[in-house]
Amino acid sequence: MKRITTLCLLSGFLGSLSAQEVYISPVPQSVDWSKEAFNKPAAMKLIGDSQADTDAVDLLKNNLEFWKKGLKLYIGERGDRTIKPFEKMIPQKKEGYYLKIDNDGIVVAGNDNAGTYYGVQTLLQIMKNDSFNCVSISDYPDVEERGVVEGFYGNPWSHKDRLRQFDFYGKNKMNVYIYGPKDDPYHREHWRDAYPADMADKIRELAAAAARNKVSFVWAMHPGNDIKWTEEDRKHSVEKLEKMYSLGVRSFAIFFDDIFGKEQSRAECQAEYMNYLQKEFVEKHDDVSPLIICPTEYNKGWAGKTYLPTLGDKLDKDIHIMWTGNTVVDMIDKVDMEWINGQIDRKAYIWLNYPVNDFCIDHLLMGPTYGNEKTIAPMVSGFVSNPMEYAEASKLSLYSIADYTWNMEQYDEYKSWEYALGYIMKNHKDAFKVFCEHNVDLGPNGHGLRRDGESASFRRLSEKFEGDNAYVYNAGLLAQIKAEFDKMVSSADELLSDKSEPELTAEITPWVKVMKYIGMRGQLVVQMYEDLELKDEKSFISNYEKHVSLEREQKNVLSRDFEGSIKKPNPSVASYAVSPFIGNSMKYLVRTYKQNHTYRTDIFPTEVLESGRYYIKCNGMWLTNENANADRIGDYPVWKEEADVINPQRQEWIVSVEPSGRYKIANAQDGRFITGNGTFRTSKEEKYDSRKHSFDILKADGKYAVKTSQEAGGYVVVPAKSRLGLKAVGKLESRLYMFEFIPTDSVVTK
Ligand code: LOG
Repeated sequence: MKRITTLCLLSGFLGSLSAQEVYISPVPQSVDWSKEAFNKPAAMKLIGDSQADTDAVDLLKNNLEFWKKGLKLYIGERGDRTIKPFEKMIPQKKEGYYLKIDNDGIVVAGNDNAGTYYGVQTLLQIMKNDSFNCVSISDYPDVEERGVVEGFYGNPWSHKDRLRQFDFYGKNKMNVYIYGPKDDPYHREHWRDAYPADMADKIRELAAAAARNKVSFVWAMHPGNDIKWTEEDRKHSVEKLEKMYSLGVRSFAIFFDDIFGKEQSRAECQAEYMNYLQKEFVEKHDDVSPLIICPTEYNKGWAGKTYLPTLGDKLDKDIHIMWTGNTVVDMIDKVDMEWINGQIDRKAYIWLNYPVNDFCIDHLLMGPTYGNEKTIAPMVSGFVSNPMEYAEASKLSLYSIADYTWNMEQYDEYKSWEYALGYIMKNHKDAFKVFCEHNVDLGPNGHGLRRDGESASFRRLSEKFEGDNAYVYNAGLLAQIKAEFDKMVSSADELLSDKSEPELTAEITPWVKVMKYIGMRGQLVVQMYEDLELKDEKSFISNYEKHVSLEREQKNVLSRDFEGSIKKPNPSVASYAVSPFIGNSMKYLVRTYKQNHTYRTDIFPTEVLESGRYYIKCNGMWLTNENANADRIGDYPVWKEEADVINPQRQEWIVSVEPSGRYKIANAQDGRFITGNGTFRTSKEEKYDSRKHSFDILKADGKYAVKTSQEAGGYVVVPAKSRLGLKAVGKLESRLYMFEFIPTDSVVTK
């Protein structure tokens, strides 16, 4: 965790120490490292602890030893006698602090209690190192409320997960946690009911643990599915909130998300209800914070004309309004912020739907957290991230969210990610980095968010190999590709043997196993290229069979495979570049082998669809190229009820299998090919590019599903009203997507 800025001098040389700076996260607003080395004292004496924030003092005493004599450590907040001489140095900012470490003494001076606490956190980060230079720091957060909303569908975090999270938030200076797991019945489905005693005890414990870490524990209620706008339900609501109050909860949110179109989604009614709770509950206590609402129209894509301005106008001005951006899953920028703040007449409270993976549950999101604009701090009232149901794995991204919300302008997504890797998996950082690099993208998904950079080093090689000289044997390139697969296997082995981070390791193990399978399958693929080159049939067949069995084992790996688990995904790892490479290679290898050898070719599955000319039909309709002009650009193949007896070629499609095993689909009339966008292109207009324009064809029940390539998004081609559409579907479960491919020589068109 340290950055060496000056060459270390040989020890003993004139007694000089190495000059060192320590990386601090979240990155402080202003740090001034002096050239002078700090001599770690044999003993320290604490001054001011009776007046200073008790959480800060406890934290300090739990981590450092103090004696009656020694280097003085002054602690306190603005107004305390002990730190009077340093008061001018304290930034006049909420939760700000001044920290000085030099050979005359140490000062931790907070602008308020949380400030002192954060000063201690920074001090502890620095003191973990054996040697460093004297330093003075002036620091404060950019965003007032920073943290997490546990707001996903699926298995809620466990009690232990949450306790570990609060400790992590304290260390990383996040100050809010909103409790709102969709599948906690007492949050949503049975919101009126009180928690049973054992669960109530846990909530009480959570609220207290959060407070110790300077985290405000916000309990959210989701009444929107069935609340009636009646006096009775208002009373139920206040009663429930009072019950939560009695457990030690002091901050509350009300969620109205995902109830679109219901009577309960009316802005006037929600505003009236919220104002009632604010008056009859919040203001009846002197220690409850203003409410937070997650509105029904919580993103621009779903916003009509009147809902948001009505909330903005009617809702008590103290109430925060949550917002996910332009769409449900989106990164936030300045223009969006201007728009939403204008609508609601206050600063929106950001609910960032990242790294949540409840809508792409087979993927872990472990890449850098990038894309949020770095100038929006003054425009938000809060910024919370909705994480994955994998609490430990989520910390990778949350570390960066903490960094970003604390000091936006200096936020560096890649640096923050690098440090986060070492922070959460200290003993196996390199292996963990390999793992994370292969778990970046979300894959095709209903919300459209994709992430760049997955398997970057592999991709550079595979693109070369699959490029112009597609699949031609190239020993040098294949050796480099094999090295990438070796790295996947060895990193997986290292992570599987980890004993230092048991919670994180337990969560990611199914994914790590899948990475190992993919690595091993890749090693076999490379060997099969060699077998083919050497015409070693026996070895080829034996490697092929091993590959088939590894693939089967890989598909049997399940995550969250415990009784009562809401979701049990088969993990998807490296789906952007590595898995497609293996799939394409296998198709190529088998086809080429079959063309040149006869030994045991019976073991291969038959081709899904032979190259040839077909009519393509769906729901009785014919896929048709309406156009008579081959130069016309940018239009769509359309669906016609009738067979075209005048120009039958308009409904004839030349389907040809590519070396990748994917298919090119071109019209027999004018040769225009169908693209990964479901549109037509002429070769004049855009050169045919197999990676973007070819399709996977899958067969079930005598019909076929057509999917665009991974590069084109991996979408399923669907029959939209009058043309081809694209849809992101995880599993092919609908017959609606199934096409008939009817060989043209087998039918007489009428
Ligand atoms: C839900 C949320 C879910 C997320 C991502 C909000 C405000 N609500 O579409 O519970 O985790 O999307 O799937 C949501 O985002 N609805």
